[in-house]
Amino acid sequence: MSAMPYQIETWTISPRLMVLRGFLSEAECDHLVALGREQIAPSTTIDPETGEHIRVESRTSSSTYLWLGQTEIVTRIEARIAALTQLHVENGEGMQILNYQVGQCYQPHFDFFDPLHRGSDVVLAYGGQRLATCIMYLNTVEAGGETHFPEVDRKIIPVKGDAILFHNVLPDGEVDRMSLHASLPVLAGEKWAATKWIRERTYCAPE
Ligand code: PD2
Ligand code: ZN
Repeated sequence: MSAMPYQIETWTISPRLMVLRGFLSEAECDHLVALGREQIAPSTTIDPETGEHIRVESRTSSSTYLWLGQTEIVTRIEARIAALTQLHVENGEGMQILNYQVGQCYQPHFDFFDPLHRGSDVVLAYGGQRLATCIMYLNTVEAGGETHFPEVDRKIIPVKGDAILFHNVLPDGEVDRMSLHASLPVLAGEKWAATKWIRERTYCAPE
């Protein structure tokens, strides 16, 4: 079965941000939500000082990680992201499935590991920097839940099947601080999303 073509809109060059209309089919979205629903737990982030996973107030969602190629549909989506980014499937971290209830959000942050933070060396050892991020919207949120890029004041409304791709690193290898982004609070309904972080090299998860 060949995938439906999707439309690429370039939104900003700095940060390098694209919106992908119809990137996932309805069935693909429903499949990822079903996988996520089975195993979600309160989200963590990576402690910039130690590199360990910790719970923080700035990220109130629930989430879980899938394995690379966990199902045939996951494999198909990972191949689509690799074709788009021209980065190997193996450079991808396992897909993260996210759920935000009313009021839940993810405050402005960078997805790259900040070279200024001590803990970054630990996480950089598993495949290098996070070059790019693909966020896929798995449902249409009733109100709120937009992904916000405050440096350029752009908001992406979560619509089922749409996705965004943005680069966290500039062509010269420096981190791009214009890529600051957030998930605004959900105001009504709930939000399901999937995030794929893509590294410089083959990602090997810590034990
Ligand atoms: O769910 C989002 O819109 C979102 C926003 C910012 C997800 C992430 N960051 C992330 O998973 O890094
Ligand atoms: Zn993020």
